[in-house]
Amino acid sequence: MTNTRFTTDDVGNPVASDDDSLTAGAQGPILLHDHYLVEKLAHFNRERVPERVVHAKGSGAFGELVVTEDVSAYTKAKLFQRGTKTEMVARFSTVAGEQGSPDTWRDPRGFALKFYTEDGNYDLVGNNTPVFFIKDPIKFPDFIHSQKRLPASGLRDHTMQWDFWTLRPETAHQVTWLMGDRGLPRTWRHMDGFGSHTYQWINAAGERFWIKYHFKTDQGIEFLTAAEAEVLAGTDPDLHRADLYQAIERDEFPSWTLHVQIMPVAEADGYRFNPFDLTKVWSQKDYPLIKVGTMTLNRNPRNFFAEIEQAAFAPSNIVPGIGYSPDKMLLGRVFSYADAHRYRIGANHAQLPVNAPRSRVDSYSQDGNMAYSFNDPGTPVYAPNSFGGPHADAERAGDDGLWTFGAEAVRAGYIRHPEDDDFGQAGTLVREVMDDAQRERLVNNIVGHVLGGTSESLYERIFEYWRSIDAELAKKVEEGVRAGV
Ligand code: HDE
Repeated sequence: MTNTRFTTDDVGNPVASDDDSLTAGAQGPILLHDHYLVEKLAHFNRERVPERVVHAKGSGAFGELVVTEDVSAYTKAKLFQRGTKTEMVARFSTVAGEQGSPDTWRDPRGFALKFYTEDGNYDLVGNNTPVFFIKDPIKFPDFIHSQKRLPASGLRDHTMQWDFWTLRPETAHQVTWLMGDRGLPRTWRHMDGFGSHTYQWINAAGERFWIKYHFKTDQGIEFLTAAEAEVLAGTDPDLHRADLYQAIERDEFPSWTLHVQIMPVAEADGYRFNPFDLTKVWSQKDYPLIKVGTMTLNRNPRNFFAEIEQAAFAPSNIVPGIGYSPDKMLLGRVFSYADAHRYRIGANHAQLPVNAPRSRVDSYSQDGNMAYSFNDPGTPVYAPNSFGGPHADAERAGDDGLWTFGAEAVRAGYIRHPEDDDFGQAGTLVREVMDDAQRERLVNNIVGHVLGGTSESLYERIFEYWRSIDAELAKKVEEGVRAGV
């Protein structure tokens, strides 16, 4: 069969050979202008991005969330309305192991979900356990250091792990989960997933509820014994990655039933456990599970690196109808993840197909390395503007799920003191600090800048702007501009 696919270089130029470098004579020096050889070797050196500092070993798949129940009494979030089907991607992982480590080390498992909703991406980045080791983000680097490797030998060390755990009693609940069956799931398909934190749902009437997410595996919980896991770590280190991929290849699509626990805000203060403490669960006797719908994974990635290694999940990716809570760990994560992605993948990581929303992006971000998408040319690059650029709308955005913490969280800028206004100090600068020569140069500079290409439609607003600062100065600016037109 004639092979009609011809090799090109990275810019589509046909190449002469994939077997022999270009030399001067059969045994002469390699010629530097064999740019295809250079391209191959140079790109090879640049194939890796930094691995995730935690959760480095994992894999995932694409699928959908279908909401079958009516939970609109609790949230207006569009993806949680009955009948809604939302495309998604999930990634499962271990925590402490590096990229090449075995899937069957004892560890919590990451359970990271990205929903491509019509209000942008909603990321729910949880684990297969409903709690975590610590309750304050400031301890996270210390905790992870104790789980990874000794600084001198580069070896893992159980002394470090137990030293940290036993010096921090709040770890007890998670360590119990970890040392139990859930620390060694048989496969990712046979484990539950949790949002772990307490989140907030806000309904269309603006009523708020504290909630916790539970993804109960429809495959049933199955686990490995320590002995089984130890052997598999050697004989089949990518067991979980292979199991998920091959199950989907066999059209055996794993699914999880999503439930939530709902706590009325008024009950939080009086509840017997601090409902925001990530080391605690809410008893399901107190707050029973309420079914929401089903998440199914039914499509494998077509390229592991592009779609899974570069997938960027962040708790800061949140949609109207969902909000944060006083859980300090959640709030610490809201900063950390996007920071990690900017470092690991780059400033424009959200433009990669796996991270890009299905809904329209209309932001003022621009440029940055590997910029690919951009606004249409007529869109201003600043706000406010007079030329139809996007404008923020608190009503549409919701309030970031802020909550009442003594004072109502507001976006109102600073409280104004008696002399606080936007123009007073500028006027003082002009009248009391500048001398005549400085004032004259100021007027000339303003006039020259305005005449240097500013749309006349703005002139009146510019004159008014300077009148608010100093009437005398404004008069001279207006005269200068009108004379120069
Ligand atoms: Fe993470 N975590 N985490 N974590 N985490 C990351 O993000 C962090 C925590 C979880 O498949 C990092 O891209 C802080 C709890 C998952 O891509 C990083 C704190 C829970 C994944 C990060 C925590 C998680 C991560 C590493 C303490 C369960 C993998 C690289 C406040 C509720 C997501 C990266 C994926 C990944 C920070 C604690 C789950 C460094 C600061 C608690 C599933 O940003």
